[in-house]
Amino acid sequence: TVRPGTDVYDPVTMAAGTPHVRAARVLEVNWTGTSTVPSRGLYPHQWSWDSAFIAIGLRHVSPLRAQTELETLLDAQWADGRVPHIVFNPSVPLDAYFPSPDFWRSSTAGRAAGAPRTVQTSGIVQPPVHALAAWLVHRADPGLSRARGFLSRVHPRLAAWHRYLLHRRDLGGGGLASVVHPWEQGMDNSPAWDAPLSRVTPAPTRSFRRADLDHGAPEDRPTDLDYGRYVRLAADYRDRGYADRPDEGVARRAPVGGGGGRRAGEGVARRAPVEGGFAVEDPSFNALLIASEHALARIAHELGATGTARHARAERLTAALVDRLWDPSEGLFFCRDVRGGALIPERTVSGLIPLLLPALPRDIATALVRTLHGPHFGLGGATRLVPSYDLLGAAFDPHRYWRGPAWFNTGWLVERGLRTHGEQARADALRAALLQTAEATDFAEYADPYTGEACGALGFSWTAALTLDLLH
Ligand code: 9WN
Repeated sequence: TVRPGTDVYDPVTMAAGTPHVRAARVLEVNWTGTSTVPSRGLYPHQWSWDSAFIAIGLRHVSPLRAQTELETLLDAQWADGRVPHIVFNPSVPLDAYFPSPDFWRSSTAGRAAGAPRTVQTSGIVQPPVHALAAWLVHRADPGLSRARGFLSRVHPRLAAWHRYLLHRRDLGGGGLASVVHPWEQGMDNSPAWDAPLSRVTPAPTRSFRRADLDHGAPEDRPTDLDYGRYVRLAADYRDRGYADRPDEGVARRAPVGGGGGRRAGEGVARRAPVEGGFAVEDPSFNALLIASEHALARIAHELGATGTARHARAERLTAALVDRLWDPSEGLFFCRDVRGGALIPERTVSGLIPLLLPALPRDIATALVRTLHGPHFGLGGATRLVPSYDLLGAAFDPHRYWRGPAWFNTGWLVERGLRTHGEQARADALRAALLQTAEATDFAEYADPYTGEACGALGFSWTAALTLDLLH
């Protein structure tokens, strides 16, 4: 057996047992006592959307751990409502992951936005899968959830999180949330970012050290040029106090020590620029927000409120998603470059994720299913998995991270979408391929969409967690 807390992935021990046992063991090994790391080597802290997917699988093994996973993340929420994309583990050496806490400086640079004082975090966000996860975790063991007051504790935090996204992040003015960094959307080097990122001056390569290359093959990871731009964007955001809008400008350098308790908008000394930078409305990010709005309505209902207003808001958001990001001639949703003002003509898996939404107009769901099985994504033809990017696209690369490989979280979301829209046979085929590939690759981070070959880290938590969910 593998002892909890063992910090290396051992393929020999991990290979024994049923798929359920093996997947549960990955989550056991990656459990820190209060949350689960995405992978022991490459990602040794807590990541936001990883924790949501992990909780969705963990609920089948330990509803208590699944609740704790989400509670630990929400304990690091900022006063302005944002849920940070990384919560740092203070016992992990600074050089184990870049960018580390001394880059983000949340407790000083993020003070005006209400960063917590007791824990170090990043200052950007990730997709809002959390309310959906909280609802599914509650449903796995409602008795335990009620006894612990789980929903009543997470509900106000999730509501503040959505409020942040819907108000502070409506940078395009059309009702959708924008991401201000590729890491926020979760598909770091998607070709959809190439055009908006080309306007960003990269930080010099020598100004940072890429700890990811200690664990991942360079040809499977983003390039140095991409990293230079990620660093520049994050450093600029940090240097304006993580302010999102001009009326939230804050002192460029928050004083170290003293002060305390200021919230966004207080102590205005400098205005945040609205031009330049990176701001994108992404279909997957917003579809997950909508799914989570519906989940939050159910949570509110469970707690004695009606939830009607929230369902209505989710429907308005769905209309905005269609209005702003749907391209009927392509049968796909696209990202909108808020600074440039136009849709970004790259076909990515993000454009398929709105299939998750039950209230999507019937003709749009039908067109998405057609696109998924057509030449650009090849499901059921050229591939058995869902590639992250257009198989025929100029930037396609079957191994380079989000520029082609198939990922398990997006595959799981598409599988749910197919089932939601009555495509049971297609959903069954995708489920079988996901399970087979997850097991054969020792729960790899991602896979070559043609061959199923493992890429990135092994023993990856959301792959194991979503395997558990598909097995139930
Ligand atoms: C940056 C943790 C995260 C995932 C992202 C994935 C990758 C980080 C990185 O790993 O991003 O946040 O260092 O590459 O792209 O989706 O949440 O698993």
